[in-house]
Amino acid sequence: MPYQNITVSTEDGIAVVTLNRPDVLNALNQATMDELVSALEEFEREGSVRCIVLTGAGRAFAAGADIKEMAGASAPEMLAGYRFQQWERIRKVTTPLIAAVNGFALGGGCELAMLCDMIVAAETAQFGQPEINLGIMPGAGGTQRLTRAIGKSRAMEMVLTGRPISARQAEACGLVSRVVPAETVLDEAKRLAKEIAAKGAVAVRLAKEAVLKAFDTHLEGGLDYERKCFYLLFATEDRSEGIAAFLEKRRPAFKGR
Ligand code: DAK
Repeated sequence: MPYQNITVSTEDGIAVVTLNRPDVLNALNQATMDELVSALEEFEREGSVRCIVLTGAGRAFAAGADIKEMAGASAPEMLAGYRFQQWERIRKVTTPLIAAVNGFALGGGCELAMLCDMIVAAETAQFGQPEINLGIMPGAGGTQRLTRAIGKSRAMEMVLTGRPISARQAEACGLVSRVVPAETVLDEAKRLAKEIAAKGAVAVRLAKEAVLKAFDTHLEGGLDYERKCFYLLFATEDRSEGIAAFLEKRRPAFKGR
């Protein structure tokens, strides 16, 4: 499918989706969000992509929602279910998502990175929720996901001052899983994606679901969910293959079933 605002490539079971409006630091207008959602859902439908890397062209991952597009929006328009549904649809993607954050990840850009399952950051990356400077506040999960990721005090400071943090600060407080030289960020994310893509697909899917469950359930419910996923994997061929391969001292050949 031809896209105007993103580019998409696939190789060896991984996909790279690049937000591609570098002139406006990949500001997330509705058209970009629409294309992003349809690309991700197409991968889910098609089934051969096992891990997805999301990145940005130029010097930003994304500098937030498109402020020009938001300028004339009314409160009822901003509340329109459709806008939130796009983010919900990304949240429901079962394939692991890795954000390769190459520069600014601000506002909706930071929220989009946090919606991914892992964040690999360039040394030059910056993360922030500057909405307060526009007289608004985060609206796509920033107050919730940032707080869960880095704790109340740090999240409160970022959200109330709008000041960004560096990649190193983001790493120190657990927002990103690793920081790498800027020129290698995409390669590192792709390497990570390939490593994940080589695992048993059913196990990866259930493990992702179980980790995410930790965000929206109490411990007992989460443990119960984990246990059910764990038992379920004993019904897969990949489980037999993985354990046989270990015992036979060879690499497993997972089939995703
Ligand atoms: N929107 C539109 N254009 C943007 C933009 C943005 N968010 N960020 C940058 N640009 C444009 C600039 O206007 C400029 O365009 P021209 O003037 O050249 O035409 C170009 O990108 C380059 O930017 P700068 O000239 O400003 O570059 P600098 O290096 O000087 O500064 C910067 C980089 C990132 C510090 C600065 O551009 C900046 O502060 N940008 C705005 C960051 C920001 O405030 N982001 C938060 C936006 S509010 C929702 C979901 C999500 C959201 C809302 C609702 N629903 C589900 C309903 C999210 C809201 C937000 O993200």
